[in-house]
Amino acid sequence: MKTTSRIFFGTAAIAALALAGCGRSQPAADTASTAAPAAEANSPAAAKPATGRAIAITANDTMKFNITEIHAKPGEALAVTLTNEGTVPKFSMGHNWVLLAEGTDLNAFASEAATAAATEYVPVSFKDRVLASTKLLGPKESATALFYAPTKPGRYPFLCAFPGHMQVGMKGELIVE
Ligand SMILES: [Cu+2]
Repeated sequence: MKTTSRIFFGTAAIAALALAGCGRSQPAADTASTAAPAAEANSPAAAKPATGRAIAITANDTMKFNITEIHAKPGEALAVTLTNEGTVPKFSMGHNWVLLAEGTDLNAFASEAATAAATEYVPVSFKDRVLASTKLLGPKESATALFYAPTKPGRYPFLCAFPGHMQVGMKGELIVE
């Protein structure tokens, strides 16, 4: 399938700032004189990096991610690639990878997600809480989410939004430290 991954980012207004602020060697001083505040940790990153540290995650018909913890530096560019290694058709066993803002109510998200088939189970009502996501994958498909880790240290939940999957453990955390 050629469908482009839908990444539910917010406005692009602060894209340039996010790009400017991602390097670890960046001086502490604020170098962007024109600027609005950089993206807060709980706001979706405004820009996607062109590339990032590759992190491979697999999912399969047992409804588990092979990785449940990802560690990252604040603002680090990441390229999370989810591969669905299962064989069960997408309509009954699709998987995606959705990173959410710190403190998001996962049960509330899952409850909304269950009726959000039209948006690949990523509910529009939680759009502002989605920091990065892949499209929904059928068997043997893979997709990559390119994003900057939040700049604020913390634990950011990720999950598969397909109905029922988070509840049986298809979730983990991005730990920014
Ligand atoms: Cu799943």
